[in-house]
Amino acid sequence: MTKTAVSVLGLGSMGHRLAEALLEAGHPVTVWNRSAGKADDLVARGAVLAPTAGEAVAASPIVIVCLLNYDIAHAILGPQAGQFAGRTLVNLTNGTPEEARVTASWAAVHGIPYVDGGIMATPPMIGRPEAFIVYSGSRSGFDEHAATLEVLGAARYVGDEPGLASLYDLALLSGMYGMFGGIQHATRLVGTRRAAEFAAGFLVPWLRAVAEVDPDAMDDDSPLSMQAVALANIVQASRGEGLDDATLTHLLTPMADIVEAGHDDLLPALIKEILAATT
Ligand code: FVH
Repeated sequence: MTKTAVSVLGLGSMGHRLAEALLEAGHPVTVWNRSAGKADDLVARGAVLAPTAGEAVAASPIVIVCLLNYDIAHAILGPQAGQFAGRTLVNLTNGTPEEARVTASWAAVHGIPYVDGGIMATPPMIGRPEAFIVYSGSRSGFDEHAATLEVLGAARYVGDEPGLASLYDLALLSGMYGMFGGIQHATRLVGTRRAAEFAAGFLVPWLRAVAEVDPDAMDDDSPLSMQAVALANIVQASRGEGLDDATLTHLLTPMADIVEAGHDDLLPALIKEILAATT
């Protein structure tokens, strides 16, 4: 069966890997990048290098854009609106929900089906089972090309509001950065000499255990008032080690407020709810 032709604009680390995965899956691929040399190996493997962004847009029914930011995407796509007749624009550039909405409005003015996406993967993960991409915007544009988008990672459509994919993307990244902040603080607390052994032998297994806890096995034996005391101890120990405690102190006041308001069971209830929703 003939695979859908795809154009990829932007061949940075991510765009290059997207194009490569599509080629590997047997799709005809046209590419364009400001620095054309980044296409050399893709061309050697069958991709077509378009001399201009407009020709890349015109070459395929699905146009995937993966550039550094939305301003650059607008500068490149703005003059090409006329090339988009019959094509769907899938923008995988990282941005804010508002930027996605503005881009969707621009696309709507020109009659272009617009799908915004947030890539939840690093370039080497693209095409692997653990990669997923959240999409929002044109439902018909997404449905028409879902099979092609699945090549890149599990395609998760979250709604027709164009900013939703970006919102999910940024929320997921904020969870990741919060976790990184916690990991960094934990390893600093034990000190650089022990950090590697501590991370591999204790921290990673501990975080896995917390993430995989069985909600049915949880009871209310971990009230927030008890955790607030432990948190104060962590802050005190961190200060004793001369560490910045900013990642923790901002939790102290809200925790105390929740306890004072009589919602001592709020955290276990919240964790149960989250875990129940994810199992
Ligand atoms: N790489 C990653 O791990 C993350 C994973 C999640 C999604 N992000 C987002 O993907 C977008 C592209 O990221 P990237 O990693 O490919 O970024 P770079 O390797 O820096 O490539 C940037 C591309 O943008 C082009 N570009 C930059 N400035 C301009 C400009 N003024 N005019 C035209 N094109 C421009 C650049 O072209 P060149 O430098 O090769 O000529 C690359 O094609 C991004 O939104 C991530 O947040 C990646």
